[in-house]
Amino acid sequence: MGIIKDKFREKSLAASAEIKAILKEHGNKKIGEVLLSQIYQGMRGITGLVSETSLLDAQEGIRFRGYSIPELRQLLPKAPGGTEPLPEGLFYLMLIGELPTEEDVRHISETLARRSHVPNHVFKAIDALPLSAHPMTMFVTGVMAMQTESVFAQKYAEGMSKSDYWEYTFDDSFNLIARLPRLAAYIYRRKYKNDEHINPDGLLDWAANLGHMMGYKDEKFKKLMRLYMTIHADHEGGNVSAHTTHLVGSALADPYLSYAAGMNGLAGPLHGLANQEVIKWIFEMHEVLGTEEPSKEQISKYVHDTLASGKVVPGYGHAVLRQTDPRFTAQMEFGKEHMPNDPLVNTVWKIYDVVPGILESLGKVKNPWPNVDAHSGALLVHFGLKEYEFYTVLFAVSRGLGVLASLCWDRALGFPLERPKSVTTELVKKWLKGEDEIWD
Ligand code: HAX
Repeated sequence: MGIIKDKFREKSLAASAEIKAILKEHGNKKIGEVLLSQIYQGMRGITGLVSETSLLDAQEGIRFRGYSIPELRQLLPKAPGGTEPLPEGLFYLMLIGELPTEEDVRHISETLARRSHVPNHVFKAIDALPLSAHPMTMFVTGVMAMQTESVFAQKYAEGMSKSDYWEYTFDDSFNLIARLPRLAAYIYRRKYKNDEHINPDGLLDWAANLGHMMGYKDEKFKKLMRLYMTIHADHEGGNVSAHTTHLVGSALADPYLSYAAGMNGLAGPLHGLANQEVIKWIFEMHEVLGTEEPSKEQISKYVHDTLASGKVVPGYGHAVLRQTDPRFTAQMEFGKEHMPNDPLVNTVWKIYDVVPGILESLGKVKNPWPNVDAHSGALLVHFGLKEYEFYTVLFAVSRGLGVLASLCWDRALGFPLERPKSVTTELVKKWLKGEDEIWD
């Protein structure tokens, strides 16, 4: 771990000095204006955060440290004989800001394998929940139970210097990421596979090991896990899971507590839980229509019925994106290569032909195009993973890479407690009547 920690120290010291100089010279520069509508409507478009690991462009989609998803599928190191990037490489890129060598990635894979032990009390905490509990409830319970292992919390209690915050955040982040596949697989096997568990294989990479411990033997499933864990990792800093992790971390809550908070947000149906909602919605469509291979006309009617009943079409729309999500496209390419004739995957593609036009015709949806969640479930079902309530756990494992790399940067750059200003409608009315001055 020393090599990567040393590189991170070097990079973050340089970045910290650069930011200090920028703020000294330009700290008073105004960046945009805030509209009253933005204050009421989810702060859309207000620039108010720095997140170093990735940047989202409304038209082009996500770039991680400047690299798009198609570029990363080419450039990041792959497992021997593999065709998809290793997510360990993306983690390195987000942390260090440079593409890793194969050696760097191997080093991270081996470190994560070494640190993957999950203490027994974590499994007991999960076992205390009824089997009917949602997998995300089990997952966050497990992460919270693992907080007993936080080096950051322990060092803080002993009294540590501010300059050491990043170092123990870094250690906790690696330890936590290392443990996530074991935790996720435990939940999957407990809930869906008779509580029969599979030991980790220390020779496998992080994502492949997750597939292995869940009980999926197909090499293509391992490839899918590598792609899935890479594309879901980060989506700049303002989305609910990233922002929550950052916010809670800003109070110096340790990485376990901060990440657990963020994953509670991921479990919302307008965010990461949309991946389960998509497949649930398609399975219900099969039942209602009495076919597993609906025509575009049948899908169109079903979409209209969904909207008429006051529900959203899951997997479509986005708060920032205004085009088809490149994470959707990457999964579509995977589907075309590995399962072009799968009926469910084909239904996802037909839905893609039908839904944007219908949402556009409503005249209010700002982005009628599919997001990452519109596609992921169908690829999982192809391999037999039909238990859709589990899907957000997979998203959460991947999201750990991005939000925890970001948290390391937050601590290294000494970002302070986050505390935006809120107002009351009473005050807004006074502003509008000119009875009080608008506070800058
Ligand atoms: N189906 C139906 N209506 C939709 C819609 C959809 N897929 N997407 C947006 N709309 C509606 C909104 O509900 C809103 O309606 P009201 O004015 O009646 O309230 C209107 O269109 C304007 O919304 P918007 O400005 O286009 O979208 P928002 O930024 O407010 O919301 C959401 C973005 C992602 C929450 C939204 O598009 C949505 O609910 N999509 C479906 C759920 C989903 O797929 N979520 C996953 C998003 C990606 C992600 O975070 N993955 O983890």
